[in-house]
Amino acid sequence: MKITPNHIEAHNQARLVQHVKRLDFLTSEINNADAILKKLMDFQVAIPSWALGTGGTRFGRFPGGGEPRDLEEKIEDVGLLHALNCSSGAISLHIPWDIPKDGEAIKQLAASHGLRFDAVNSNTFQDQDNQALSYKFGSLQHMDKAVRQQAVEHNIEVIKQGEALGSESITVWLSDGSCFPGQLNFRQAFQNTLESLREIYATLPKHWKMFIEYKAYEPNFYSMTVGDWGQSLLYVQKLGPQAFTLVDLGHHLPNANIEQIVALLLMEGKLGGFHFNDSKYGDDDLTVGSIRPYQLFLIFNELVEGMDALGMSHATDLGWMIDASHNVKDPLEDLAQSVEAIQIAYAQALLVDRKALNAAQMDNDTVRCQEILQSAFRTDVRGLVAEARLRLGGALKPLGLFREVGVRKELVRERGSKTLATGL
Ligand code: PSV
Ligand code: MN
Repeated sequence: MKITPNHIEAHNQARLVQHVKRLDFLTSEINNADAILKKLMDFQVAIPSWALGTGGTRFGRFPGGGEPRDLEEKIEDVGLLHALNCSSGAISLHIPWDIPKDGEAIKQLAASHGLRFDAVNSNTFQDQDNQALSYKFGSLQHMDKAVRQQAVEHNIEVIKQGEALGSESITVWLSDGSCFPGQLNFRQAFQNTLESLREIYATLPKHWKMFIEYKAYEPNFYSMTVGDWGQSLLYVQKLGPQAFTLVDLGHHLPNANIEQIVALLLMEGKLGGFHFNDSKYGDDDLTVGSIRPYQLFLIFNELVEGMDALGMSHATDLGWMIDASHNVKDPLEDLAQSVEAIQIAYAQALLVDRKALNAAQMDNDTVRCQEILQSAFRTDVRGLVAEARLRLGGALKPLGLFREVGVRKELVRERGSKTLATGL
């Protein structure tokens, strides 16, 4: 299945008049539209290979049909999405859910869709069929040096696989921790984990980054060995300049002030990137922006302010990745919504009148501070996001075109209705 320039052209033509009207109004209201457009056009979000199949819960999984059966088809799916929105030009792989048999061929296939490889993810939270030792009681933290060694070697192998694909970062997420008080000596677990991470870090290519992702709970419910941003920061500070903290929005305890965490990690030069998603209760992995769009905006507000203060490139200096998937939506539609939600929050953050906000902060004018932030948040920037897509050759309404062309129907016809993508 391919989205052709003809599909895009016909779709856009039918919507152009309405789009131009909307855009004209918007650009008359704001004064930095061109600069925002340019930034939006440069901004790409990586798609997780494990979100292209219908997600499940531990109670069941309801595949919708036409799911990618192998890595090639996953790349094809991200290619479809990217053809529609021109903003998801990267894919993040999870090994061994994805095993590139021929790195060069996979790299070429991705390039043919305009895709590059973002962070590769290791997996020591599941046992694989051919694995000698079990991760039931942890991996990099394990009491048994041999288990730690096995997990270290897996991570080193993932880095090698990533290098062959042109990836430049590895994300390490550990499910290590304990389920019951007394099960674990916390200091010992930390030291073991640090020693293991050091062995992995030592093999990083010079231009690579290592992201350490934290999570408050699940699958361990009493303690997690990388349980919050403080613990992640301890590891990355001890590891060295190539190590950074990765923030997955769903990995916090309820009501955590994620935007403040982001601001401080950035200030310390230790923010590596994101796994975007949304949640109501825990690590729900819901579509980005579907539950708390204001929080997402506030995070981008800190990002724009903090990155500008440090002279960082919005487009390339952090890892922008999605980590969302669930069981009721078409995965590609879900991802299209997530990418757009991220772009909207980013565009709104670019609208914030920084000078006025700074002055209001200096005056302790709390009311004005709120007005400034909320006037940016309440601006309907969808016309700008659509214009950025249009200029890049994408569809004015990616979801609309996805349905008009019948992408899923075609994928089911090509692949069958009972296919199952690898992942959780
Ligand atoms: C863990 O919940 C996580 O957020 C990590 O990023 C894993 O790699 C991914 O989800 C697995 O689905
Ligand atoms: Mn994650």
